[in-house]
Amino acid sequence: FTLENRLRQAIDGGQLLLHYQPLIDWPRRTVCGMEALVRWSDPERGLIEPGEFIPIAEETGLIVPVGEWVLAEALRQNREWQQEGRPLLPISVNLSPRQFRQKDLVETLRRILLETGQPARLLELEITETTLMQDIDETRDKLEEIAAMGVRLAIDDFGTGYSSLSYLKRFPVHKLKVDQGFVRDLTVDPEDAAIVTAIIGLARSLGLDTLAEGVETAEQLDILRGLGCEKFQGYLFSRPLPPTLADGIFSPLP
Ligand code: G
Ligand code: G
Ligand code: MN
Ligand code: NA
Repeated sequence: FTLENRLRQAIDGGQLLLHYQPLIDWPRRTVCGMEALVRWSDPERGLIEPGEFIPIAEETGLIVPVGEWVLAEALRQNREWQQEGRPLLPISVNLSPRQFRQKDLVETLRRILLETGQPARLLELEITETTLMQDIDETRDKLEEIAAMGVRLAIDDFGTGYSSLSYLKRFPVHKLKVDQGFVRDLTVDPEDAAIVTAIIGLARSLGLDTLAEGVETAEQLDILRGLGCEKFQGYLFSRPLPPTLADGIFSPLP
């Protein structure tokens, strides 16, 4: 069997699952959202990371059914958490380039929100900078439609692509997620600190939220806070966890 065939069976056979990683609002010491990250539980190979199968799914088009499953499952899980009395939090879902370009994306989003009974404002879509900077006119129309529904938009891996700042201004996005590549060597590379400072300043002047990804150490956190960053995500706070372990994630930080 090719990986493609096995992935096809995995979708139908219920072998995909989601892990969740909290987004942290540091000044308030709270969790301010959850990012859903897909995994594949293969009966023979165990848990397969998305890095191994998302690129193949993207190439073959299987990302479309995978992505629809991810959206529906993330919203279903969020509703379950709400019914258990957890705080109302938005759930963040990654959209691949091919998913974003789907003609019927907006209809699909509408349908899944309706089916899961979730308000649009509790869904945040993460789209990479590189995806957004292709086909600017089409991108802007689509973002306008999605934002008009009330769905929030975050630019993922920000700083790794080539954003035109004038387009950035005209896109109805809410958040920039600073790529973890800039956070990794922050303690030793002053140029990374300069880049993060620039991104935070840019976001602030455009009225956007920023979140720093891949925060692993207290030292990185201190530097980022010093640069004016208030929202974080990374192993320092929590790894992506299966929903059954997400209990502890919701509690306020010490
Ligand atoms: O969870 P992990 O760090 O291994 O994810 C690796 C990559 O896979 C990241 O770039 C992440 O954005 C991507 N990814 C994880 N889950 C999804 C998903 O549901 N859809 C898409 N398109 N990409 C995902
Ligand atoms: O491309 P995107 O930002 O969606 O990818 C998120 C990926 O980053 C997930 O696969 C997640 O497992 C991973 N990740 C989350 N926090 C950390 C971290 O602190 N360090 C590292 N190295 N990876 C992280
Ligand atoms: Mn992401
Ligand atoms: Na990212």
